[in-house]
Amino acid sequence: MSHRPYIVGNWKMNGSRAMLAEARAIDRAAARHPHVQIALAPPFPLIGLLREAVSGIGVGGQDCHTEAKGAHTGDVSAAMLADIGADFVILGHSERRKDHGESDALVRAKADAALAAGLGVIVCVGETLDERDAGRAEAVVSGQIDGSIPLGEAAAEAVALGKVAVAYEPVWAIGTGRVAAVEDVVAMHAAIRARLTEAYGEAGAKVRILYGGSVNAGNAADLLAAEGVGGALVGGASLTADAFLPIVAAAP
Ligand code: G2H
Repeated sequence: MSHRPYIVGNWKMNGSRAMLAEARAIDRAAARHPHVQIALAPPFPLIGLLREAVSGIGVGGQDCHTEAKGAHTGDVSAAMLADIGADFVILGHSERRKDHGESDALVRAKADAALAAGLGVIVCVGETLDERDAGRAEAVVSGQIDGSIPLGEAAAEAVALGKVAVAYEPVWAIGTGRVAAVEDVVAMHAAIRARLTEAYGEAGAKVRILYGGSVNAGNAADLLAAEGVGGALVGGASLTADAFLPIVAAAP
């Protein structure tokens, strides 16, 4: 298990071979922050190249299929990600839930497949603004946790090894510059922790809960110091070393 803060850059559908220079710069700086676990999740075409470009940070995908191989045009399996050197995969991001209609059950099936392939997982959850305004944020997120986290054969072992993480990303805070209030983050992380303990027992304490949504150099220190926040999933501010490294440096 690792209680190291986990700072993960989600490049989303951004990146190019030229941007590998940013990854190299982040990788070089990682040695100065040994107490932080750092990772980048680029788009599929860059995963193998990024893996070869770095040595001190993790590399992950942003999605995978539920099956290891077969007739699924355009899809990529967890086994393929593992084969090209990925360490983990982000699953159930709200952009995938929205753009591709991913359900909790599908996210869980993907998470189970990823763990079976030996990858770690970051399962994303988060409420919309309408749901928060209706006072349903905690119920929605708790339901997503109950429905999305891995429960297959490999889950208990992966949880014990610290290979399962959750990212709380309020949808209204993603890419908007609007950040959740620290007290709301703390409250939601506590609610998530309760669901994880329900699902995994004491081992649920080994699941790190990341915050995501417009994290940047200016707000990272407050968010990362908050009770129950085990790291950050960073989108826009992960695209350059100059933007990302101050977030890493802010990790307690
Ligand atoms: C939330 C986050 C990364 P951003 O989606 O997953 O993106 O930091 O751009 O809000």
